[in-house]
Amino acid sequence: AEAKWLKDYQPPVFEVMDLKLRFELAPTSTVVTNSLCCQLANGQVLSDMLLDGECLTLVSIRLNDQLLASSDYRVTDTQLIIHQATLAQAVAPYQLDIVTEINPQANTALEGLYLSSGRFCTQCEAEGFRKITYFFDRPDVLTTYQTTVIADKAKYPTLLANGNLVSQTDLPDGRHQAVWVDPHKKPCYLFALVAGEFGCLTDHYTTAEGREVLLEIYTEPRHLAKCRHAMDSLIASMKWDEQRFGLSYDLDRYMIVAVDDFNMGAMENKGLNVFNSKFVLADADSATDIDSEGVEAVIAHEYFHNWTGNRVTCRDWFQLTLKEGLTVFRDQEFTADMLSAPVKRIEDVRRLRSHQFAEDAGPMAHPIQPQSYIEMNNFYTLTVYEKGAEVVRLYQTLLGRDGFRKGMDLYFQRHDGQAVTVDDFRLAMTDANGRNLTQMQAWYQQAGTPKVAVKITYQPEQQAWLLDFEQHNPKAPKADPLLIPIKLAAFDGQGRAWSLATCANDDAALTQVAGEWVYLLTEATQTLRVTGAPADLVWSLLRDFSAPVILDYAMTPADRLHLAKFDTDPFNRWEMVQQLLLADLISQVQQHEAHQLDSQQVRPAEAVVTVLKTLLTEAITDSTRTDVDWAWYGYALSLPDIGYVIEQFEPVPIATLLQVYPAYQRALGVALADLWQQTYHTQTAQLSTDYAYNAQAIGRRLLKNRALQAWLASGDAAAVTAAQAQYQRQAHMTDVSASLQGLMQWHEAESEPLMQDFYQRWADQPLVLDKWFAWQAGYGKVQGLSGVQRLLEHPAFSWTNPNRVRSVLGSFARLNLALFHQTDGAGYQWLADQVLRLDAINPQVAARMVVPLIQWRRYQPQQQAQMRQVLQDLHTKIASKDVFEIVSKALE
Ligand code: B3K
Ligand code: ZN
Repeated sequence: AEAKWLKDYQPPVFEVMDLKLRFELAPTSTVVTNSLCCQLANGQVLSDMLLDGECLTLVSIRLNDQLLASSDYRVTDTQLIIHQATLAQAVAPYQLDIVTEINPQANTALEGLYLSSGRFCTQCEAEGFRKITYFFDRPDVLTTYQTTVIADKAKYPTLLANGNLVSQTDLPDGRHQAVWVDPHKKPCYLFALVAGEFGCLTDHYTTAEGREVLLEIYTEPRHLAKCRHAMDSLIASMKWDEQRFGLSYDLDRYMIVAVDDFNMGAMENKGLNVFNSKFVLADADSATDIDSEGVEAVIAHEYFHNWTGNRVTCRDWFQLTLKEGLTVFRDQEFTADMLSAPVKRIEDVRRLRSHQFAEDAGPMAHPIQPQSYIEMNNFYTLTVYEKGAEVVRLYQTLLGRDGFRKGMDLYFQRHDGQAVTVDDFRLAMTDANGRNLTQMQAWYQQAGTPKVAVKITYQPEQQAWLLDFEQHNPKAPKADPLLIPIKLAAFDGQGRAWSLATCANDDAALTQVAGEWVYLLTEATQTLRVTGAPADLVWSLLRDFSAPVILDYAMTPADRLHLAKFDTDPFNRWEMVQQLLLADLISQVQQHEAHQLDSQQVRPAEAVVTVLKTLLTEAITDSTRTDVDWAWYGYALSLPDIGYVIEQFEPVPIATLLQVYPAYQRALGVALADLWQQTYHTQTAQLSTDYAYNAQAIGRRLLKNRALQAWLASGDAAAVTAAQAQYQRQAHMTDVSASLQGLMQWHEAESEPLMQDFYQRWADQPLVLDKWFAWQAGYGKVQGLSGVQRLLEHPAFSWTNPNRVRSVLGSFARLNLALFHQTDGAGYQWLADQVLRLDAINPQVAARMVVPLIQWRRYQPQQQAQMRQVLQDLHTKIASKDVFEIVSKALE
């Protein structure tokens, strides 16, 4: 497998003026006729024409209506090459008519054209169009498409493709055809086709410009009633993008199709989004709050791509973060406006820290603009998406919302209809604001999470505070310093915000953006000196997580408590509580490692108990108030994710951690059992049994269920009864799920009859059944590995459905750490065996499932040796370049 490099980019030789596609659909043999009209691109000279194509059976090629002979071209495993000499004899523009045949039924990789429960659908990004027909499969070749879909009318009553429907006609032999035209030029990765039996929910939207848009959500007919939330989310997204960015929809029709078998979350094909049904279907009965938030966010994300991705697309796949980082940022801002902004920030930072930081510290570390890839699908990563979104957020932090909007406006003004680079985006931000942002470039080029070390001292004689900053990236020690905005504030002994404006300061790096103080780091080391300030200030740094860095700042517990109480930034108040918890956890793990403590003696420190007690008491006292951000309490009262705790160690004392972490959870449950119980009851009392999707209700449920979890961890029998009762009420999936997960984690035996009941009730709902698999794979301990193995043998398990595979393999390696890291190494071996099996069916998903193994270097010698052995073995057996690339990097 050969790597492709950013530095080797060459512009396309041919320009395509138009593409007409005709599909005669049949499960095992679909005939694709591709009529493309092209000519040499400006400034190019004639050479062989290289068209990408894989797994295609070539039937015929015509050039300007002349049938080509086999000597006029050649076919390899990955290309159709039309000889220069053949082209030289023809007159440009070249009209090519290429007929190929494909077998969608055999396509279990779910890339290209495939079948999901008897319905045809496509997935082309990144390089899947080449599995449909021969073409220039690269994002910088844009053209208009006309798609004709022909199929049996009884089996495939609905025929869809991108753009607007121009005709629908019946044909002989029970077939029918639909013709779709997409007037907007697009790269082939945005092509889509769907055919099958669907139900359809319709609605309408009138754009700010007065254009009437037909909105359609297609799904299996029996699930139609679960599409309302998705439709509401779509309408809210359309409105939001007009208000916040002045961007309106540009076709007469916007279609979303839900399919069960899908490799990722969803795909933004022009006018015809294809979705994993997990991100479309949601009602109170079958989806949790988290699921519904996921639907809202992904519907918005794909919709926002219509401008950031489709109207302005990527020049090459190294620019992926141009559309993904930007679109994630946009969907984050949308969700912040729909629900709670601080809570959204907390959720995103938690995810970034527990998963993206790990990626950035491991063998797959790459800059948000990668330099090379073997399999592009491997680079749809947390780094490109989530860190990419953080980098986009930096522009907004630096320029303010208005400045950012100006930059966006200029970006669209300049690049609408083009395929561009991350530099073009930066330049639009630069030029629209008259700011030199050259230093932002480094954020695109460095892998690794930067560290910012801070030392703060006070000089009483001068009444001066000195804040010494030092930035450093362990993954790129020689790299240029980054531009890092540190939002900051200070609070005095009484907890009053100290206005920096009153201090003597002439440091140009300290600026105010939208009322917030921002200190700009541009050098490796830098000192901020603030004079005329009192001695009792406590500094609040990196507020709202103003840059994706690790802040290395040794605060005293007293200062943390002070900010936990007084900080006006809800993010940092949460952060202070989390830091207290994290520091305490780390110290107990260390003591346990040093044999100074056994698991029975693990207890939360006094300061931790105090702060949590205060929060719980507030939550209980204020429980009837409707102006409280309850989800904030839910998150402040949760332990740092174990993934984030693991991040703090090098090497990771996994065996100790897996004893201390649950012991700590239990001790925290016990220490505050009464308050957890009261929080549970007071919040339950405030919640109506009818499900409502809004920040208040979601927050209350989050806090209530967090309290239930902690109370269950305490071992109190009354908690078990409460959880069982909550399950039996079956009010909505959020409650059902929380009670079952809590019971499985802390009282597995008691959960068993309920799990059986759950199966009986939900066996016919694939998305709900995924949960049943995931909880057992993730929390089931009693039966050991054989319990997880039995899930694979369950009649409802399927290797060809990615959601089902993820619910077992993914949950096992992510959540069931005790089994995954069991001392004999059998957990590692088991996962590797399944990856190998899956690789033959769906390499893209297999490549995701292998990731937990690649962090082997971070562990202690015994786990290192076991994991490495398993990887080496896998390396010799693996067939796909997807898994090969990841395993090779891990072993480098
Ligand atoms: N652009 C798609 C992801 C495609 C992944 C290809 N393996 C969904 C999204 O980010 O919106
Ligand atoms: Zn995206």
